[in-house]
Amino acid sequence: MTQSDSEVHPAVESAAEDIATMEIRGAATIADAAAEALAVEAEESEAETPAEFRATMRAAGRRLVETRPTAVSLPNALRYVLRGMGGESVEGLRSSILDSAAEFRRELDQAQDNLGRIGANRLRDGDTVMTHCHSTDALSCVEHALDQGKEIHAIVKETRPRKQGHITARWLREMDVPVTLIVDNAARRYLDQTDHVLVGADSIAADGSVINKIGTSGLAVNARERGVPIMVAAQTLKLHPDTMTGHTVEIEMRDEREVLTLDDEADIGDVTVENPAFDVTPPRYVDAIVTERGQFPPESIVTLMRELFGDQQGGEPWET
Ligand code: RI2
Repeated sequence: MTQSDSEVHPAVESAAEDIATMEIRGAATIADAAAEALAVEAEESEAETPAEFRATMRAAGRRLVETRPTAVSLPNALRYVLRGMGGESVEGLRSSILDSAAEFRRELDQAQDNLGRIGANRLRDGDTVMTHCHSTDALSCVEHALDQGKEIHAIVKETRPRKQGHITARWLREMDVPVTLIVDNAARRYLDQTDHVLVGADSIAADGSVINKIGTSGLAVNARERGVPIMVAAQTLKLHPDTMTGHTVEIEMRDEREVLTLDDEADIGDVTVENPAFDVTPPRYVDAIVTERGQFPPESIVTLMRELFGDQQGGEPWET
């Protein structure tokens, strides 16, 4: 059977569903899963002509890109892999996708490692970090600080509504870091005991704004008021190229059932629930954006973006 333009491989469908339902979550992990799904699509495609193969890959890209709107790592991963597609035959096209997906995944790992090494230099022996949500980029900084022989403590915010702070707490405990778990509303009180607020990012805009899990902006404003530095760990994969030309980053609105169960609703009565997954922290509340290319004051991130994206022109590689 030949796959039509609208059909995608079951592995792509399942990755897309897992990303949409947050079985697969976290900006870097989503990017990795998307690249892996494209590789499976290429490997197992039954396309008989180069045109058919290209159409199949575009359809896979479209299915994946529509899953979650805010983390730019997803379209950036798809662009990287699909722009690497080249060749005159189906076999040539297939191997180009497999090569670029493998290269992307290798670089992703390497970038997180390099970022962690740089971020760790900001942490001193005995420091306490306060975390929000769960970011593998942020935890890479802690891991490297431990490798450097530093003792690090963590105050972990629960992070409603999905309590992803629990994942952070588990990872930190696996690294033997002492963890104090707090509810989100307790954050300001515990800033007095915090040396760094350490968060990740889903997207970074050209003006240095940080788009991250809802609650980051309030935490940053409180931290600034208390004189606690705010460090954002974000690989360059999180830099949002469209924001260089004035586009804004769409904030994902998630299901009201993440906030209010049917039972709770029956008890309370009919209410409107709003559940934005992310917010925007203005650059003036951020001290440093740590990437694998070094650390940057947020206002200067646009220079790095021009260097990385300056020559990218034209439409999206998943568009027909
Ligand atoms: P890493 C997550 O989003 C969190 O907002 C986290 O800070 C960000 O992705 C970056 O994660 P979600 O997918 O790439 O949990 O650093 O909504 O792992």
